[in-house]
Amino acid sequence: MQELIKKAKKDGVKLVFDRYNDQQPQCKFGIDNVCCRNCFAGPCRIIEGKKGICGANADEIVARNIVRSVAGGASSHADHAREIVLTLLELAEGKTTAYKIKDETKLRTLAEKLGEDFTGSINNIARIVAFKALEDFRRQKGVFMEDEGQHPNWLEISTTEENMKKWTKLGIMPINFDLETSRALHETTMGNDADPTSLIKTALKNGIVDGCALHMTTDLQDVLFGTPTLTKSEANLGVMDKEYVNIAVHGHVTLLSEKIVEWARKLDREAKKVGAKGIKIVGVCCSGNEVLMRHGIPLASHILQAELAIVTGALEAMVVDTQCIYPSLQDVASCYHTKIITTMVARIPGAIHIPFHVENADESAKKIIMEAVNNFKNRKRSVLIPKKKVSLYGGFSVETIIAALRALDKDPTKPLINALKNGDIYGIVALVGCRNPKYNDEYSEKIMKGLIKNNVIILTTGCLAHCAAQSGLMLPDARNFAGDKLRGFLEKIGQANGLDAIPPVLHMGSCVDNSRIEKLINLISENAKISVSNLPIAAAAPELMTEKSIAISFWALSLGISLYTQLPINGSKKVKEILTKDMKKMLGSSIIIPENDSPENIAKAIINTIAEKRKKLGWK
Ligand code: SF4
Ligand code: MSK
Repeated sequence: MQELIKKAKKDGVKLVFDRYNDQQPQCKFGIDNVCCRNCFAGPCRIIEGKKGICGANADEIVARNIVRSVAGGASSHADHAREIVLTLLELAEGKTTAYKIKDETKLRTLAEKLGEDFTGSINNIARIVAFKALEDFRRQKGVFMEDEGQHPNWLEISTTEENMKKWTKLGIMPINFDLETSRALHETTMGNDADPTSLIKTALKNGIVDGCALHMTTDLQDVLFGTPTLTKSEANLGVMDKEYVNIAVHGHVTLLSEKIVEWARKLDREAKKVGAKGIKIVGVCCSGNEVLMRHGIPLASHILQAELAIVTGALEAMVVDTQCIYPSLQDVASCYHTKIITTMVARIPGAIHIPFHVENADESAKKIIMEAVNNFKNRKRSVLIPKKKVSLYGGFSVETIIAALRALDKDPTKPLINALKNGDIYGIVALVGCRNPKYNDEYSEKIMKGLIKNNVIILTTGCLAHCAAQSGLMLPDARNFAGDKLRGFLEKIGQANGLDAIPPVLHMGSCVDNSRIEKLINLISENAKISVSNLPIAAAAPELMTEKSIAISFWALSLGISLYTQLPINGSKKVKEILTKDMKKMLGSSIIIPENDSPENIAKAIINTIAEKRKKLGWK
């Protein structure tokens, strides 16, 4: 990475790290989240004891800002879910032939779980399932569909009965995805909800919406594109190849990245005509995680390295869709030959826009690939592709994990539950989310290593999955970073499945696939007959950046999973108190507050949380 940062400097290119420095010092009101711009009597900035012009205090403002962030994140994930559902419906009704159903069994199982006929023609089942999903976007309490329950259908099939009961009792059960995100905006406009407790409940409700949308998306993406299986690949910018037409897929939408992979294969010969050896697709951010999980496509970079993929001078095109797309990509690309191709929600002035819809999916994908191929001859600056690339194992869907465990016992959750009980696995941590320029290189990796050393197994997704892979933590050899007990367990499962060991950090997919983590935890909870909130598990998003990460954090809290993250709540003692003490009483979870935010202390605080849960269970 350092060599590319130097190259950027030489080429006169500003990177995210430079812009971060340019922003220093950052506004303390913003950092503490006590700046309110919810009406135009403001903006109001609160210092101790003072109030905004309307009388809002710091507690209200922090809580209100949090709600808006959670709703922003939840609406992104709900919109992603909607795209997938509508595609499934078009396919079922014969309006598109661009996509096929790859995992028929999963679709039939979903229909069965939703209480629908699962034996008829596959297109009919797809139609029924798509309509059940669409109900979760339009149910209106007490007006329509009263007989069908007043919460999303997808919650019924994706979370535990215990959590459903808790949420109903607390009054945080959502009705429909769009209603909740829109109501959250209403509640937080000037002169509405001023009660921090009530506002945090709205944040939890929207967190539940977020998680539910993630489940819907993962389930239906698996139906359309296949459920991931164990795959071997590589990570780091060294996966690019000077001799090839290099195309990066960046963003989140599988409808696009799947088509790019498909058409790159079909048009490989076109690259040979322009003097390249072929087409190489590499993955950035979550699109990268998606195509890795299903096709073994190498991971080039997480969000902070996306610009560096362009600085190599060897990237013909970066195809982007939605979420986490820096607008700076076009500025950087204008110094090289790289074409930034926007397709969906993320639009950037100066970029080429090739609209991508289900109706024109093949045509657009072909056009995008040919833009890249024809750009191969335009490489103008020197090419520098770092040599370093690291092998990795990915594809750890719940189905992959269960199949691996089945090699040890016909009841696959038994070895996992026993390992948790006897301390071979001291705890499970979902360590997920973004990479943020505020933190040093290797920040999250150090937390991961601190946890593994203490026999904690890590489930990861999103940009931190790229980090773990780049540090070699997704390889069987990484067991050597683990404590003796965990190492033994990793070797036992690995050897039963033809590997030296499974890695101590399991790649479970994109941010959307945090749903896979809940699915695994629910399986453990149901089979061990222990509530999720009592299990020795925790979550962490140590480099929190996007609103989606805040939404996911509130989802974790709603599930009863304690969490470490840098939530912007420093400006309010009351909100902190709600998220620690009150949350424990309400849901059995809380935010984890370490002594300071050094990686060592964060790992220690997470381990202490796990230790408390173990103690309550009587497990050493
Ligand atoms: Fe100021 Fe109240 Fe308006 Fe916020 S809503 S900007 S605190 S007057
Ligand atoms: S892409 S949400 S920067 S993890 Fe899912 Fe990475 Fe965070 Fe975006």
